[in-house]
Amino acid sequence: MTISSGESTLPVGANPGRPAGSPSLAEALRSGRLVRAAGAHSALTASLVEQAGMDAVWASSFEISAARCLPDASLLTMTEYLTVAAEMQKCCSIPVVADVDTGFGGTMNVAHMVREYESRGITAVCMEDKLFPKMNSFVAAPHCLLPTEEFCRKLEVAKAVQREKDFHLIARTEALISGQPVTEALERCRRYADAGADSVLVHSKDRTNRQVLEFLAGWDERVPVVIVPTTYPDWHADDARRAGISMVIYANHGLRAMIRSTLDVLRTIREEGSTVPVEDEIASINDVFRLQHLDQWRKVSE
Ligand code: SPV
Ligand code: MG
Repeated sequence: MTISSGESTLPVGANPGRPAGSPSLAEALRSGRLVRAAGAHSALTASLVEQAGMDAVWASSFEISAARCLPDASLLTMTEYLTVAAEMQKCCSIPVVADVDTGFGGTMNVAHMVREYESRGITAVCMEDKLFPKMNSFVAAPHCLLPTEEFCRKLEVAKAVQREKDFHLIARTEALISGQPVTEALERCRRYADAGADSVLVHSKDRTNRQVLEFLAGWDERVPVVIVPTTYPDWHADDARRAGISMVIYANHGLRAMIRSTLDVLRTIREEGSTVPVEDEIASINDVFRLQHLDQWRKVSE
């Protein structure tokens, strides 16, 4: 049973979700405009990413792990990550880009992952070339890379089993994170594009965009380039686009904002003895109702 609610048709028992015809990540990248994504760890935070006007949601392994107070160290299972990403996609009309770490194992795991993610409506995943179990890129720990050939095989398998025409595979190199030179990142990304990756993510923990610019100078533009400028924030999106970047991921800023603001508000309430000082600083109950699509849900019982 479906009911019509204004512009959209609400399937009973589901949130609005990505309407047929809304742009996939592949389409957004084809548009030639810079694609901006922001990290999330739940359906609610993914909705906020959409409300803020971002083009895509980054289902971040760092955020999803942090939401469980766990380190981003391959501790959660594929099913746990997929559950969160699918819940996000159910209530967002922009595409969810799932951070699938190393692909959860070997080539068979990768094939299973692609089939499972596609079956839950996720049409963009980002897989990285570290060894399983991986550690978050910003942790001062050894970051070991999978041999290029082996990672290429994973990419080939991912592309071979995709069913959705527009399924988009981002191949992420951790070469720079592991201390390798830009030439290694370039060589890997060329091989990843040849293996079928639809775009490449060159991750850097440099304090400036120097490494990324060096990468771009040697890149032949065979597929789009994605960045995560967490440690080099001083690069305006327009300048990044002009330099040749196709997609920017603001990977964890929503999470960090939430931690800081929630703590501040709760401390103020405890210290002040009432909620009066924070009432104008926080979202209203009606804001929450809107995020819950309450009006559409109430039409179900009219
Ligand atoms: C994430 O957000 O989970 C990422 C980006 O993979 S990073 O934390 O920079 O590794
Ligand atoms: Mg991650």
